[in-house]
Amino acid sequence: MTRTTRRRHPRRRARTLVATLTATGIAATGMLVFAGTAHAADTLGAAAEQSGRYYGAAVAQQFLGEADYAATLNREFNSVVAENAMKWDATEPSRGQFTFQGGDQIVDHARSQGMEVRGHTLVWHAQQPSWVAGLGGDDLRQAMLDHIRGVAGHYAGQISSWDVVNEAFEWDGSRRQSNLQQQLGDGWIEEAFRAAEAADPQAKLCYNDFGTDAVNAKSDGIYAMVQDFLNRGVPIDCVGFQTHLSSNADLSSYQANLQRFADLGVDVEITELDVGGSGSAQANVYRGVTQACVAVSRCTGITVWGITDRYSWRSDETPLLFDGNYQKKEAYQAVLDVLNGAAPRGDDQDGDPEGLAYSPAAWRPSHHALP
Ligand code: 9MR
Repeated sequence: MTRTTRRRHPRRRARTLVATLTATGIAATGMLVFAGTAHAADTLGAAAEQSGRYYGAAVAQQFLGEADYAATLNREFNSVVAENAMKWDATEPSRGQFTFQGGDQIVDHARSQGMEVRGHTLVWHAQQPSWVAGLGGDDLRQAMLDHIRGVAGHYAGQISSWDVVNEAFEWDGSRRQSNLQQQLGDGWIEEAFRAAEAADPQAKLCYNDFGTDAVNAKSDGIYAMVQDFLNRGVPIDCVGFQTHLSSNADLSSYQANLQRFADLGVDVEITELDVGGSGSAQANVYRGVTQACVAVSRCTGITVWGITDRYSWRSDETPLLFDGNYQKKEAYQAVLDVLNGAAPRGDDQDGDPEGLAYSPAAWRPSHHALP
């Protein structure tokens, strides 16, 4: 294992600078509050920020005009991700013809609120536009690289971390036999990360998947890929753990799994959290996931996969923190309490003092020139 291949991003440097200045009292702007001295914050984003983390939500732009939807988003969250609007089918419906309306609407909203934006997702076997299905070999490779260049290039400088590749592994830890895998071979994931790096050098680059909620065969396969990438200098900065769960989820190795990836030298992010169920059973799972994240210094934040049960992809399972009428559920309070009790993110002992380094203020898109 080597750590020397890890990249240092402009964004990480900016955050480290904020931490250094704040810690020495030179720029005590109040952006960072130490848990021991903080009073409890009463929103998810503010509570997460106290320990140097974000708390985000997946957003569907068609609901931004709904007063309760926007009010809840703006009050509670300091990060957003597009639930569908930045996917391949949404952004390149015809080859070479890019449309960014939905994604731009979400980014504009986030900018107006000082939220950071995660990018989801550049390459995925699902939600590909129909024209991709017929492509083979080098034609598909070219289409993938052009797509990454088009989308990551359009949003360059405005995305905190991109899910470059989504869901490329099977339960047994082997590669999913998607059109990408079959046509392009094992190298396609690496090629996608290199293209994303070229298109947006500022964004952190994540591999994102589900079913990785434990030390298991699938997370083993992903772990081996990340280790290989780091050893060979392939750009990768983070792993996203989607964390679509039920109330009977077994979280016994959830934290250990996050930690082993962090120990490799990548950040870890909870990217699509939702938990089917209700009441204290649901709250307990949300609590457990949140406790695991705040116990891992390189767990930089949590995104829930939607705001209200009303618009969830699993609506009938009521998996989110706000019910269909935007009322806080028991799980909300469980999450808030854990976030409020979290210690600041510490140094991960690798000589890179990223602990305490997060502040949305250091990463407001307004700090970056628009492309
Ligand atoms: O929540 C998304 C839903 O609106 C879409 O119809 C669906 C299409 O496949 O994708 C959902 O989001 C998925 C995400 O992009 C990747 N991880 C699994 C999510 C739930 O299916």
